[in-house]
Amino acid sequence: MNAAAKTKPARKDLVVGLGVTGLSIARYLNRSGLDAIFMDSREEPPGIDELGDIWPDAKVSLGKMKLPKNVGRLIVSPGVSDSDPLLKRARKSKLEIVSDIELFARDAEAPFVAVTGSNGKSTVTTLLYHMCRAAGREVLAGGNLGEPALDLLDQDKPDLYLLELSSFQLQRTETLPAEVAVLLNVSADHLDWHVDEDEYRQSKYRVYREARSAVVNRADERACEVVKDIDSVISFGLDEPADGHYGIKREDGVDYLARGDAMLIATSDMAMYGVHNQANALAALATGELLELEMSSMLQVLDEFPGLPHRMQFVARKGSVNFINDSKATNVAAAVASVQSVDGMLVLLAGGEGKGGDYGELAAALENKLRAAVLIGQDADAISDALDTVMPVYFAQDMQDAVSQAAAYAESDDTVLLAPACASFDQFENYKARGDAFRDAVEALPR
Ligand code: UMA
Ligand code: ADP
Repeated sequence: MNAAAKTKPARKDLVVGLGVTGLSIARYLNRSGLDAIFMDSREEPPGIDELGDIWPDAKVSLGKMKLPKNVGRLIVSPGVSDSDPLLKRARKSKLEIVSDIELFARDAEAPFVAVTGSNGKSTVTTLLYHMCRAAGREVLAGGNLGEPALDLLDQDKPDLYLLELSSFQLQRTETLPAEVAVLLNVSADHLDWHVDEDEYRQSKYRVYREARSAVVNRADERACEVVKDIDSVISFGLDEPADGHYGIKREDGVDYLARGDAMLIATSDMAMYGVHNQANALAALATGELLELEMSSMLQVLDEFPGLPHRMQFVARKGSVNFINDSKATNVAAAVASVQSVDGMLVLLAGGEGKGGDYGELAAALENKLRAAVLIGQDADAISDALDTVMPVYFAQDMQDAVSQAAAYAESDDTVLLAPACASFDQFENYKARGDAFRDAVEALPR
């Protein structure tokens, strides 16, 4: 045999998942001049046509996933769980398995902020985006928020990147030297992906592993323990803050966001609605301080930013009833936060694809507040089992039916709240489609 025949073919990257992330990985590898093969367990993954434009002769394997030969590394999309047999096999073969965020962190030439948490990530990342812009910083935001992280590297280098990170992304990321790492809160979520709640929590705490500075929720003792060796740490919470930390202070019956003893803004002057958004605002202010943003420009943003669509979004007042869309409340803790943000009695519209949370916590939050509940989707029975101790519950076929039933049960000055406590995928393309269906059904109600 001659030497050439003995040479093994070069090892390639295996890109697993052809959704939004998979396409961004394909663009990244292509512009880096690296070779790759592609795989997705779906027969018709959403990115398949676009992959043909990015990588015309791409080798793609669809359907049942088997580990090909000559693979050096797997770059895996967030939707593929760690317990997938393909990944188990790759781990046995001692192959490197990374997320797109790992590649981002290795290559990014500007500092980045990493924001995670079970709830509030998008709100805080967006608040920070506006705060940085108001302070004259060039920023790019992305990650779980929408624009995949690797696509940010293909744009003019900013002063700062803002990354929203999910537990899925953190689980497969080792390198994460965030300028500021932020963990907002941890509650049960994604137990359909993670092995158990502890693994989910651990993946969240990973955000702090190489951080230069940290923002921590002081109600989370475990998180406080994790950050104790980081030099600069600022805490936030809904209690009164110690010097140099952020919290809520009450004076003459008025609540203020505060830094130590200094009152910053009355909570009633914030454009966002709900106590959970006060926590989000405090976390954003603490992060802004670590980034040396001017306080006055940050407070201006809190005065003006009304929140993102589908998060505690006021839809309409019909007759004497308010309708609020919190379709993004896709787990129990988020729905509890929505319920706690509504004054007065409410008709709750909930249900969908459950994520392993405890609906008993929702029932507890609804005590003495619930006029009626109207349930839809896969987990309607499970929610009903928890709620019918609080109030009678009703079942609906679809969103239109649910909204018209809810409107009929609501009394004067009640709120009809869409806070599903579940993902939407059993009935809708995503939470936005569910929120839009709610809005359309509300708008179709008689005045
Ligand atoms: N899937 C398969 N087989 C595969 C690959 C994926 O069945 O081989 C399924 C997954 O189980 C999942 C769906 O396809 O249900 C999408 O998975 P994906 O990894 O292809 O997702 P992307 O299109 O790349 O989008 C991902 C994030 N989605 C998930 O984590 C499920 C998007 O977050 C994120 O905006 C995008 O990357 C860019 O970073 C969405 C999300 O729902 C908003 N995130 C979860 C959340 O916020 O709760 C974590
Ligand atoms: P994420 O990006 O983490 O899903 P969002 O900012 O999109 O978070 O908010 C999603 C939902 O979570 C909101 O509609 C609200 O019901 C709830 N929520 C937001 N912030 C918090 C918080 N700090 N604590 C508890 N629930 C929250």
